[in-house]
Amino acid sequence: MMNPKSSLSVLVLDDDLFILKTTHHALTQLGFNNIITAHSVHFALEQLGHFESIDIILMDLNMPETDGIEFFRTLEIHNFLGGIILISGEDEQTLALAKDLAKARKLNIIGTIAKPLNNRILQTLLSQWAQSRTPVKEIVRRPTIVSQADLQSAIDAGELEPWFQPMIQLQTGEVTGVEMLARWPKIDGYIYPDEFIPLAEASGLINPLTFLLIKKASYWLGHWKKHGLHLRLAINISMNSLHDLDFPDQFIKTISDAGVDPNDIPLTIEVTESSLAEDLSTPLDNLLRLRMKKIGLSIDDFGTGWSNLTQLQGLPFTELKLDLSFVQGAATNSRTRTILESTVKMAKHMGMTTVAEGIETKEELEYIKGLGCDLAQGYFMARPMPGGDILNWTKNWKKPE
Ligand code: G
Ligand code: G
Ligand code: MN
Repeated sequence: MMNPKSSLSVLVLDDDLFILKTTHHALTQLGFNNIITAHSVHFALEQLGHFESIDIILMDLNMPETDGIEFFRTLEIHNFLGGIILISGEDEQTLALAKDLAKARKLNIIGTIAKPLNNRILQTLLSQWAQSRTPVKEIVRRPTIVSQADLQSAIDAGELEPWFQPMIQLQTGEVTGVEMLARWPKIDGYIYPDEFIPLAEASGLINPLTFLLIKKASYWLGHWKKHGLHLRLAINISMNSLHDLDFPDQFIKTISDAGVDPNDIPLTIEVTESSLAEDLSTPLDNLLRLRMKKIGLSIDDFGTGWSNLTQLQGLPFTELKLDLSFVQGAATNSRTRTILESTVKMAKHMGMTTVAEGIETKEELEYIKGLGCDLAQGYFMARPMPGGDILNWTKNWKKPE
């Protein structure tokens, strides 16, 4: 079998030529053969022109000509989507701060390594990355202008695809479910939901879109089950759908036509928290009717929009999904930690399941496990992927120790 690492390209950036040489050597030993070394940002840019073909950058934080922090800005401008490993002689706190800065620029920090470079740590970081990553070419986002007619014909032709992001049970480390996320495949890449869900909502296409994806997802649920993998499915439902009194019946008919029995395959509907601030009489009716049909109800992006906690008393939710900004802010903000900890406690007292989303590092995973959260989802485990990749990913999934 081909070593999956060998197809990844790595850029090593360090002003210290000795480090460049030893890092190159270490990477070669780990099975990488597409390695570019550069002693300055200027030189790297001159050689490459851009960073599109690079999967991983290993970089020194402190370089005389352009420092690492400045380089983050360059990477942001170039919309760099690969992973970054920081190597530095700086203290741990500086490294942690640099990591936060990079995150604020939407860069993906795989981890940090102190100098002198430790090969074993490097290997661990790289294999975690290789396991969870989506190749750069697949995640390139192309801003697209989508028209209502295009979207309509894509739905009619069944072109939209459900992708799935795994969720793990924190206590056992097992994969127990997936969240379905819409993707629109095009010849030159994928269109992402932010670019067509609002249009679907505005043009009355959201229900046909949702039902198409559910039909396609049911095929995968059956396929996984045949291979011994029993997964629950989380489905994002727009508030527009919940304002429509016909929605629950249509939803139940769609799943039963597709052969999905919620007593056998648990289904959860995710509704975003911010939308719950609106007039709730019709949605509440609908949510209750779905709940009576044994559909789980989850509040998505919890912590982002809604101040009136007492409303929780009256809503039939079974699950609370902590927004990723909370989870990711916890490392640096003690108030965020306090809110997070009390929210998990509150949810438990109310008998709700808690899911932490946006887990990107082992530290975040351990932290939320310690809080007593039930489930976790995030790039640290896996990015969203096509249905055909789930079995293989699950087979290779190593439970965190
Ligand atoms: O990975 P991602 O870019 O897939 O998703 C972006 C947002 O789009 C998420 O917040 C998610 O709630 C929303 N989304 C993804 N798929 C669907 C869908 O099928 N229906 C609805 N209503 N929202 C979706
Ligand atoms: O529906 P919801 O808003 O929960 O959709 C999840 C969104 O978050 C999707 O766009 C998904 O691609 C994204 N996502 C999932 N895991 C992570 C993660 O670990 N980090 C970040 N930044 N985004 C994530
Ligand atoms: Mn969601």
